[in-house]
Amino acid sequence: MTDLISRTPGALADAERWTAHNYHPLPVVVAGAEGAWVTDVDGKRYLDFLAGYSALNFGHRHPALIAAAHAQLDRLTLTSRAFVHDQFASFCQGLAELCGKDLVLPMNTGAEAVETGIKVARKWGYQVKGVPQDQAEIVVAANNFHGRTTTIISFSTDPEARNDFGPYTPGFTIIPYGDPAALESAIGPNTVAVLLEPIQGEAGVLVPPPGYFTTVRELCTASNVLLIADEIQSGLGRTGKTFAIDHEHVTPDMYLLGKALGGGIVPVSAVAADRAVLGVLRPGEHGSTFGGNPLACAVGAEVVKLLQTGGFQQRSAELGAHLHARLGALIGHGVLEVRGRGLWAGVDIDPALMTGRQAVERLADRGILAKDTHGSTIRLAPPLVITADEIDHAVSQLEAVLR
Ligand code: IF1
Repeated sequence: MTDLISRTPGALADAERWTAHNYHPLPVVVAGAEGAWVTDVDGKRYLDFLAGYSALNFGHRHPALIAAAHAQLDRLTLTSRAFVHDQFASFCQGLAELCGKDLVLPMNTGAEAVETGIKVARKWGYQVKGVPQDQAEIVVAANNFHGRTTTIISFSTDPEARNDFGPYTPGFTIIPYGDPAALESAIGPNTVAVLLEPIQGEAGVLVPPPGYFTTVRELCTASNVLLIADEIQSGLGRTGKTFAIDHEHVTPDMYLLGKALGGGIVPVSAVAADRAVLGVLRPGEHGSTFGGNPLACAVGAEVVKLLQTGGFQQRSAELGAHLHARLGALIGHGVLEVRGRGLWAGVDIDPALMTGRQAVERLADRGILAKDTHGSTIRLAPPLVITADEIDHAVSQLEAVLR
């Protein structure tokens, strides 16, 4: 810090004065970042264990991703989809091949990918499955999180996300997560899709029972229902595989991708599916101004390249085992339960000790950035460039907070 007066209070006050209060952020004002580390306006360094809710899987300002962005910034940034551009096909081909699908439809935010998936599933239902017009049903799980648009919060079970935003979009059936029997009884003649997170992130990093997605896949196939995997947070290496659903060797009919697909630089999301599904869309029926823009495609293509080697997935698996071993040792010492896969953990702090918010505030005081979810659960999701020593340091700080 070059002078003794902290810049943080002023920056927080300005944000408080000039912005809508739709978040309650920790009192940390970030000014720089590299890899797994961020620096605040006063020069204090923090180890990032949130990674932008898994939008920063490759770390802050990964050199290859920044280089791809710089190169494209000096060439072409936006054309709209009224024209094609020279980065478009290569990005979509690379992503389609990574997913093992025929086609990709690029959008920007995760919610847009989810909305696209809903619209395509409905249209597929009417045009291919033969569901009566406007009768399409989509099955979703309780405690889901798929974004913040009015249609998506229409099937949320979280009052905070849903209340006062009605009237709500119809056509969704909510079942308990992880319960195959509930899914079987929920599927009807007008069901066009089942939309699920392979691991429920906001719900507290809930991993379904072994075999759940195998059964979901069988039920969807038997009932001619599309299985849509929302891999926006769980995908792209986070859980030790390219996609979290890979842990069960299950192939969904649609992958919904976002967050880390943009490399932590630009919003990039996409729907990947076979022609039999995405082929129902005709020109003019869907799109967005920035979807598939040259800068997004240049960065997205570099992200796909980083994932093609499998190195980040392996890193997440190996270091994730280390993270979970260290966290498991805290059970009975202020921690009630640890859940997750790879470099992704939901940690239930003993509510008798403190709330999740208090835990992350104390972690921030000790130079570790993390975020609480509901109640006394905190989520830990560092960039996949984290080292074993940095994991040890972070868990030691959590241990100290719980003492
Ligand atoms: C916030 C958490 C919340 C997502 C899944 C779609 C989206 C998300 C599985 C929508 C976005 C973000 C949104 C952000 C905080 C974070 C989040 F789950 F990751 F922790 F909110 F629940 N599917 N999750 O996780 O993607 O439109 O945001 O690009 O809204 O506070 P988006």
